[in-house]
Amino acid sequence: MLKLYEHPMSAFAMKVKMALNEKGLEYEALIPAGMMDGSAAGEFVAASPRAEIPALIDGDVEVFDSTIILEYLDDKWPTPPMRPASPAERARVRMIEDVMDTHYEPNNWGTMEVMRAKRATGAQGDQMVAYARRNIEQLQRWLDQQLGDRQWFNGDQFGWGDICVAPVLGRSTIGYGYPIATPRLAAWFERTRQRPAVVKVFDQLQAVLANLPDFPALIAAGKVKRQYRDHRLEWMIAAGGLSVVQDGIAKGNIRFSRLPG
Ligand SMILES: N[C@@H](CCC(=O)N[C@@H](CS)C(=O)NCC(=O)O)C(=O)O
Repeated sequence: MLKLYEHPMSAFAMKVKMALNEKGLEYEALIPAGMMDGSAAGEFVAASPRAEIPALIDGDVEVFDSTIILEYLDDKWPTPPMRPASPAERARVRMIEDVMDTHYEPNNWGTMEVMRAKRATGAQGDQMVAYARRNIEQLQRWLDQQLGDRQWFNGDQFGWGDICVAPVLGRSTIGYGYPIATPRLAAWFERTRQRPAVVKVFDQLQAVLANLPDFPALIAAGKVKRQYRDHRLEWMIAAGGLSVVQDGIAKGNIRFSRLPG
C-alpha cells in the first residue's frame, strides 16, 4: 500500500491527501517522529531528505514535495485526472498553486506562530496578526478574480486548482476563523468542503486543531524548534517579527532548512 508521511495541519500534505482520496487510492498516513524539533530520521528522511512533509512511498519509489507528488499521482493513476487537459489551463492552475504555496500559506503559518505558539504577544502580536488578515483578504479577492464564473478553480471539473486552494483557504477559515472575503469564493468553498475527499481531510484537520498541545511550554522545554525558511521567514520579517527570529536564534528554538545529504 502507498505510504504518505504527512501531518493533518500541513496544507501541502492536505493537497496530496485530497488527490489520493479523489482518485480512490488507499494509503497509510504516518506522522513522522521528530518533526517538531528537527530530529526526524529513518525511512521518512530517506524519502524526504529535507525532512519535509509530505513524502510519498510507492514501493521502491520515493517522492517528496507536494507538487511533484501530485504530478506523480496523475502520471501513474491518470483517472480521474487532477490536471486540466490543455497546457494553458495547466499553467493557469499551477500559477494559482504557486501563489497559494508561497504567498498565502505563510500567513497561516505566521498566524499559528503568533496566536498559538505566542512567539510575539501584545502590540507586536496584534500587528502581526493584522498583517496576516490584510494579506489574506487581498489574496482572497485575487482568488475570487481567478475563479471568475467557473464552477471550480480547475474549470468544469474539480481538480488540481481546487486541491491547491482548499487546504490553505480551509486552514485560515476553519483554523483561525478568518472570514472569506467574497460571496463567490465562499460559495466555492461550501461546494468544495462537501466533497467526500475533502470532508475526510478537513475532519482530520479539525481533530488536531481541537487538541493542540501547549506550544509555548513545548518551545520553552526545547521540544519544539520550528523551521523558519523561505516565504515563511520572509513573512515573519515583513510582518514585524524580526525580533522573533533573532530571539529564536539566540535561544535555539527555531531552525532553518535541512540540507539533503
Ligand atoms: N515545497 C514543499 C513544502 C513542504 C513544507 O513546507 N512542509 C512543512 C510542513 S507544512 C515541513 O515539513 N516543514 C519541516 C519542518 O517543520 O520541520 C511542498 O510543497 O511539499
